[in-house]
This record gives sequence, C-alpha cells and structure tokens, in this order.
Amino acid sequence: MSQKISLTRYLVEQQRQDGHIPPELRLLLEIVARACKSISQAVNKGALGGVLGTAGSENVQGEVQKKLDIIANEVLIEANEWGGHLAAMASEEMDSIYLVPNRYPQGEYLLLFDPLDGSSNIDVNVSIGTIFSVLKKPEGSAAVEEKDFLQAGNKQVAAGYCVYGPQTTLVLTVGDGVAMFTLDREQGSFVLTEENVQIPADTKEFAINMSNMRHWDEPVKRYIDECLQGKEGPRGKDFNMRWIASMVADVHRILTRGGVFMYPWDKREPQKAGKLRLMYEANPMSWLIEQAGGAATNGRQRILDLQPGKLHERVSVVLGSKNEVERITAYHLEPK
Ligand code: AHM
Ligand code: MG
Repeated sequence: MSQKISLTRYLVEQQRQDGHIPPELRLLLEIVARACKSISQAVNKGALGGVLGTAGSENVQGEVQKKLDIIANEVLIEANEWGGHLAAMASEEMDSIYLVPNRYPQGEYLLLFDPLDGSSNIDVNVSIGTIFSVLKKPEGSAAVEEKDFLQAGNKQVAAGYCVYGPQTTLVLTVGDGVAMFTLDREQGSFVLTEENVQIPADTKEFAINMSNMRHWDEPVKRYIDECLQGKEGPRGKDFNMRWIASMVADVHRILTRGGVFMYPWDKREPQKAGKLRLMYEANPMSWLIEQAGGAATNGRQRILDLQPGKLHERVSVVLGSKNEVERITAYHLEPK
C-alpha cells in the first residue's frame, strides 16, 4: 500500500461512502482501538511491568483470573464509559452487565468483550488478544437490562479482535468485509495493512485440542480421523495441525491462510454446550469469518442465528474454510 491509511481515515471513509457507520459507532470503535493500544503496552511490558501471574480471584465461570485479565477489563471499561456512545457493557470477566454511570451521557450501543483471550498463554509469551462485539440497544428500552444483550449474532453492528503477538493487529468488520490494521508503534496509530480479507474455501490445516479426543462426539472423531489418515485416507491429502490455545491467534491464522478451527461440545458437558462463550468469542469471530467468505456453525446450525439464553452462554464452535465447515456440519446432521 503506497499511502498509509489510518484506522481513523478508514472509519471516516466508511461513514462517508455508504453511511452505514453512524458517527457514534465510528467514535466508539476508535475508543475500543485506543483501549487495545493500552492493553498492548501492558502486555509488552510483561514481567517488567509486574503484570504477569494470577490475581488470586475467579471470574463468574470459576476460572482463575490473571492480573492482565483484570487490567485489560479495567482499561476497556475506563476507556469506554465516558464516551457518550454506550448504554452498557458486558465482559467475560464480570458477573453481570456494567451500566454506564449516570454522570456520563448515555448512548445507543452495547459493547461486549473478552478483555484478554487466551489467558493460559499470558505468562508464556505467546499471542493473546481482545475480542469485541457491538450491538444496538433495543428500541424503546429505557434502563438497560441483561435481556437487552441477548440478541443473536446476526444483529451485531461491528465486531473484531486485537491480537497481541509479534505485531499488534486489529481486525475489524462493520458488515462490509474484513480489514486488518497493524499498530505502528512509532506513530502510535493503527495502519490499514489488509483489506477484503478472503479465506480459501478448502484447506489442509485443522486446529483442535487433540487431548480431548476421547471425549469427542462421533462426527468430530470421524472428521479428525479422516484428516489423520492423510493421502491414503478418504480425503486423499495430508493435513497439518496447529493449536495455539488462543482463539484470537488461531482465528488470525485462518483469516490469513485458511484452515478450520473447532472447539466442539464433548461428552463431559452434560448440557450440550462447549467451552467458548457465544457472546464474547463465538459471535464476533463467526461474523468476521463469514465476512471473509468462511463459515461458522455449532456443528448443526449457523452460530450467528443462535438465540442466546444467557449472557455467559457457552457454545460448540466449528469455523473457518467453508468446505471443511460444511463437511463437519454435514457429519453432525447425518442420521445415526
Ligand atoms: P479464555 O477466554 O479463558 O482464555 O479461554 C478461551 C481459550 C481460547 O482462546 C482457546 O481457543 C481455548 O480457550 C483453549 O482451550 P484449551 O486450553 O482447552 O486448549
Ligand atoms: Mg476467551
């Protein structure tokens, strides 16, 4: 790209071109990006900033919180609460929704986030990230309640993530394709480095935590088993495996070169859920993947069409290259 296009300029142009980003949404996204810059700085300091290790607390799902989980959550709240574009926020790290305090103007949007995804990678210096999703407050609802957040993923008006890896990259969709912005640390701004991201429909790479194999459902076992048989098996090609244990990093790889990612329901889960959270992880990632020509299902249905029943709901996730996702979904839908 000869001329550098900043995130600000990209958003202003999106707003001007077809007017599908209202100015309030543009400003909200700029604030989210600014918060990601601060989180990136804290992540980069690591042990020098005293930010590694556990915080000695648990979140609502009983998971041990890392210091950086809490710092990232606070950065996002403090950056966003005064802007005037939000009515409330919800986070994987908070039990219930966070209403914008009365001392600030109230806006029309709801922001959901996983402040620091891939917590198990924080202390080992492996890529982690922030995932976010923006919804509109339902018409006519005065004081926001938890039920106002329970909207299907197809209602999102913006979604994205920021991956803190060798580079800090913000990946965004507002429903007009997927764009990637790399943080220029000298300038302190996100610069457009990839537009109209497209995922190849076919792939030879899968991502799954293989240590759970004995707990998988039959269709998942069948799919992975066929991949493992390589050229000699029914797929007629060799597959490669990658598992970073940070969804942001795995999804970033898939948006960059294709592949399929699965965190399926397994037999230890009595209520047919999964590990990943629908509203903070699966919905924003599924929309990005679809916007890049890929697909995302829970094994049976399109993730973006699922009606959430509660804020911290978990879901089975299969996403990435379209033909592989369709194959895995077809295996689930075959009569037993
Ligand atoms: P987290 O939000 O608590 O970090 O958990 C979500 C992460 C995903 O990023 C990743 O895909 C998965 O958990 C890894 O799980 P596992 O450790 O079971 O491989
Ligand atoms: Mg997470």
